[in-house]
Amino acid sequence: MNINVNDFLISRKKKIEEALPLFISDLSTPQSIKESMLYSLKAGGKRLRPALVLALLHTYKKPEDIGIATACAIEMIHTYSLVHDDLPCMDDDDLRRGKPTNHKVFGEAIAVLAGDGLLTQSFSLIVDDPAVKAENKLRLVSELVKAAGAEGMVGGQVADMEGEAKSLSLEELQYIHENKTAKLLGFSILAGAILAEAPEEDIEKLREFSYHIGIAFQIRDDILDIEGSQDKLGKPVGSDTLNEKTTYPSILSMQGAKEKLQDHIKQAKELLQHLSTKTELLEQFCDLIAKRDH
Ligand code: GRG
Repeated sequence: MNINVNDFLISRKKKIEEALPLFISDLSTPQSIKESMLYSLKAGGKRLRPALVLALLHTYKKPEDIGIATACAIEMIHTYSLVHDDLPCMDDDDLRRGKPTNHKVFGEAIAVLAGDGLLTQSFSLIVDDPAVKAENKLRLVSELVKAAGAEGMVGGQVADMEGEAKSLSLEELQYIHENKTAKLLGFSILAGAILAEAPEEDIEKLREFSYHIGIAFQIRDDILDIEGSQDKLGKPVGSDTLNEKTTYPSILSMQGAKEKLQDHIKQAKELLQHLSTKTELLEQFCDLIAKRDH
């Protein structure tokens, strides 16, 4: 029977949220940092990245349990990036997902260290997972370093900071979002495929697929930011940095950004046609990313 992507997301989010604290609760570490790590891990979120790992295992008809630790590792890295992104030295945000940010509750020093703890711990989830073969662990770690490190998310964050308040070209904006957003999202897809031992040709197609999905996710994020900051008549409300920051709509116009989003979704779906397995669930993920409202 075909599974609906919304049902899939709800049930897998629950699984991930049950598993995540178990990887932290028993750590032998001061209570302050443990609480801080758990605070941000338990603060909600869509859990899209871990769900994508499990979606790939589902797609290749492999037991999803072999992906739980890797899925949680990715969510830990995503969480660390949000904790650090909210710090006074970066975006200086007071709220994240409607709750006080980590540094507002635990102080800056503990928030920095909680992020460091989450990042480092994530690698142990992968390498200590008895359900995964050694050669697959090595491949996962190697891909994860490229996706999350200086050649990936960290590099994208730096370029984003350095590009703030400047008018960026489309190429510069692409660099930022390919690295800051698309690579970790893409790693979730690749990780699921590696764990599922998908054919190599499929893995290369999925690498391209994940690029299109990642950029589409970011374009939708930019569109939502603008639509969320307009009243019912389309007039801006409470706008601050939104007007200054370069976004896909600011370069391409809202219509152009929506067309670019659809183009990436179309290319992503075309790539799915070349995989060796049925891909209904991944097609539904494409539509969900294109239409998401939060
Ligand atoms: C500090 C190294 C470092 C990196 C920070 C992820 C990030 C890089 C910054 C967050 C700011 C931001 C709005 C990024 C663009 C899109 C994005 C990654 C949004 C957040 O991801 P969601 O929508 O969040 O999956 P939830 O809350 O659902 O987990």
